[in-house]
Formats: sequence, C-alpha cells, structure tokens
Amino acid sequence: MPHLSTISALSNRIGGGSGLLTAWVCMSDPIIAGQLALEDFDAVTIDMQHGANDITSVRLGISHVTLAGKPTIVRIPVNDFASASRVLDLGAAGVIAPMINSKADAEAFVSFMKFPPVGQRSWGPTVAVALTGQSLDDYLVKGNAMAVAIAMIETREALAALDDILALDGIDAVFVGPSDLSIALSNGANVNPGRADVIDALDHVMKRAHAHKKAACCFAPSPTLAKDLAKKGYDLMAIGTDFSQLRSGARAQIDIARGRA
Ligand code: 3PY
Ligand code: MG
Repeated sequence: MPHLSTISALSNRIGGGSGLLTAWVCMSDPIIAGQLALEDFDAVTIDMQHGANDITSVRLGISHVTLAGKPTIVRIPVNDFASASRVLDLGAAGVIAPMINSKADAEAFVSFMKFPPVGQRSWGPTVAVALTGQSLDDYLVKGNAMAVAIAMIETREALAALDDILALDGIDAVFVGPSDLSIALSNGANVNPGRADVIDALDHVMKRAHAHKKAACCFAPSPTLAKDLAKKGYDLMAIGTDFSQLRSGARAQIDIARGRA
C-alpha cells in the first residue's frame, strides 16, 4: 500500500504558522519511534547527531513511523550531508542539518537534498519510490518539493548569515537549536535555552524566516515553550525527547504511587 500522502504530509503542512509538533527520538530501537508516532504528533524526528541512531535504526524507524501514518524527519550528524541523501532514499520526509553556519554550509546541504537543477542529489530513491508508490519520473518531478531541507541555526555565525541561508533556493526551513545558541551567545558561560537573549533570537529567526517565506522551527525543551512559540507563529516544534518523556512519565507515576502527588 503506497504511503505518498503520509510522507508528503510534512511538505504539504509546514508553513504559514502551522504550529506542528514533532516527537524527538534518541533511542535506537525503532519501536520507540513507532510508539511515539501513535501519539498526537504531526511528525517523528529520529536523531543521528546526539541520539543513538545509525542508518539501520533510521531505516527501521522510518518503516514503523510510516506504518503509523506519520512523516519522519531525520537529524543527521554535523557535516554528514551524504546521510541526508541516504535517509531521503529510505523514505524520510525531511532532514535537519545541525550547525549550518554559512551560505557555503547551506549550499552543501542543499546539494545532497535536491535533485538537479536545484542540487546534486544522486539518483537512487529505492525505498522512497516503493513507499510513495510513484513512478520514477513522478518521484524525480515531485521529490524536491517533498524533501524538506531544514538548516539549524545555533551559533553567532549562523545568525550573522541567516538571510543568506534563508535566501538560498532549496532551503525550506530553519530550525533553532536553543541550547547550542545559548552557549554561543554567552561565550561558553552557560547552557540555558530559556534565557531572554535566546528568546529574542528565536523571535528574530522566525521573523526573518517568514520574510523569506520559509518555515521557522525550534527544539523546545519544555511544552510551555512550544506552546508560546506556536502562538507566536512558529511552524514546527520538537517537544523534549524520548528520554525526557520516559523519565518524566515514570516520575509522575512513582510520585502518585508513593503518595507525593
Ligand atoms: C540545541 O538546542 O542546540 C539542539 O541542537 C536541539 O536539539
Ligand atoms: Mg545543537
């Protein structure tokens, strides 16, 4: 059974202040991604940068998430743009690339995300073509629009290059990493994604993204921040991680069982 509408749901829905929520999966057992996909998330992100995921767990995770009817986003490791093409070939709907600090970084990312003439993505969408049920020619025509390229903004250099990154054909969205950004803006003094200067930067990034008609996305360590950002017009937020949700779920139940709540 083809899953075209499941995979294209990300590119079709993101933008215009869409306020989408994605799960964030660090654990490498694909059942975790599949289970979170059954909750009321709009997408599931599998993290290869800081999570325990490799290409095998991503491949299996995409299958579980797709069967649950949700699009999969994959965060690749820093500068590992070849993995962007690989996860798209395996059926990812979008890719988040960390530490995009310059126009040159963004161009390198796009070259692996989009087929010519926009980029240089090599042909071989084996699983993606099968999952979407498209002909090869249809995938060639529609593949670029379906593959959402999301560049992370999480350094001073990235903020300085923001307009150049956003102006690039093939960059569909930017994604703020508020922890790294908080470290950068404090010159390494502390990590505090809720600090006022980080929130100001989040507002700035969203305004510039929308001025370029691109989507604004963010990692939100707390659901309250995600709610605030959605109200402001953010297009996609990750709320916490599978680790944090597992621990907080257990803690809440233990507190009840021990009579502390
Ligand atoms: C950051 O906050 O730096 C991130 O990369 C979020 O995952
Ligand atoms: Mg980061």
